[in-house]
Amino acid sequence: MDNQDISRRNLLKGGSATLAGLTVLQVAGPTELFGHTDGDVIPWLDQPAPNPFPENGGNMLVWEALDSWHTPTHNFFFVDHFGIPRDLDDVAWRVDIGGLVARPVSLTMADLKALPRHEVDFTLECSGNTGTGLDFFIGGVGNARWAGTRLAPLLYQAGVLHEGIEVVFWGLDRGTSTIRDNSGIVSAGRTGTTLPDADGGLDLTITEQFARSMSVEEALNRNNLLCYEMNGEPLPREHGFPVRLIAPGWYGVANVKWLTRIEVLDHRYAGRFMARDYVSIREEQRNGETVWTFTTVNHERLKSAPAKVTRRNNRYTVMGAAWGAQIAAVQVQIDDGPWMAARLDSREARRFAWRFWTFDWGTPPSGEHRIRSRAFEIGGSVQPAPDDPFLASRRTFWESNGQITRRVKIS
Ligand SMILES: Nc1nc2c(c(=O)[nH]1)N[C@H]1C(S)=C(S)[C@@H](COP(=O)(O)O)O[C@H]1N2
Ligand SMILES: [Mo]
Repeated sequence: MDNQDISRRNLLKGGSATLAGLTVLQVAGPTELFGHTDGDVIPWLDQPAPNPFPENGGNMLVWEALDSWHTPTHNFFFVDHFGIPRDLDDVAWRVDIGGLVARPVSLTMADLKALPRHEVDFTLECSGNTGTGLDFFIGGVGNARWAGTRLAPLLYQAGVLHEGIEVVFWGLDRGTSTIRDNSGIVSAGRTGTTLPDADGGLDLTITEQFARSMSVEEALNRNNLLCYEMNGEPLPREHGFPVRLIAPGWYGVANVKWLTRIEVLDHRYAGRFMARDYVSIREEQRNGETVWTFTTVNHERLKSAPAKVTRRNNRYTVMGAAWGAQIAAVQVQIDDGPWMAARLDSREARRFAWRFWTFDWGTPPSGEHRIRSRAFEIGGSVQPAPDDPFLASRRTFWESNGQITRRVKIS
């Protein structure tokens, strides 16, 4: 993590990846939001474990350092399954729209930039963020202003044919993966290499391009952007330069970076990131029988998290964020006490962006405390408790939106 800003570096006291062991941190004065953050931040006792996959993701949000509504680009987390492609060239770049369309289109970056420009404030969260068992991964979320041109008019221009039902978005990045194949049968004409495995089946190693898909109807949603700008600057390489899909309201994985090709199919696309990885598996009981369900990671879910506890003149404030849906209210619970209303920040309420909140904790008794938050969306549903039956039925860690508890020590 070599690209943090100054305040963050100070906060981390020389770039140490963990805040454990520190007691009190100084935070710089008022910023864009969390207006009165000029106090001491009390670091959480429960700090994330070191990231075991630094080559696939990093630059995670440090919750205690959260003090601006737009996450500075150089502090925005990234997830790259196959690394950042080399030789990214915006002059030679093209986005092709093909497959089941009447008029295939091939667009240069200049073409895209000549089209009407749109912006969206969108909080992008990795669907693995705060997943059960991923104790290193609690900072896979950030909010940015993304700019580009709308996808829908381009799809209309290309003319999706009647039989087209699925739109696949291809990234330039690719890598190999090994697929377990227990059929024990060598099929003729198969590409890739096959290695017999211990149980007589075959492991198939293939090269696969990063791709995600959605239905034609979902792809035509007017909020989707072919995005070339993040927080007012060209997209940086790690975030998809020169162009990525921004699909507001979808989990991170749908927002394909280094976008080169958009293809319309007459069948559901079942590539790795739709059908093997990023699949939520649940175990359901139906009439006394166990039934397994499989769904691909989809739209973001209602979620909130306590961000930090600050102290000023011996009064304590809990601050946090809520996202994944349009936020109606947030409540906070201290230890096993009652749920109490937090105050939503009035300045920024954007459909796809997080909402900051604060809770006046007064002067709590010294000792260790647990702080939990829950968000309510417009329409009434509430962020699920960790023992919610739907969450508890899940056997994978994707799309974990259960209530988050953090621990803090008041001295
Ligand atoms: N081409 C491509 N796009 C991708 C990925 C990737 O590995 N390759 N990772 C996805 C995942 S899992 C997430 S969470 C988001 C993260 O976006 P960011 O790296 O800009 O924060 O990008 C998505 N888009
Ligand atoms: Mo992700």
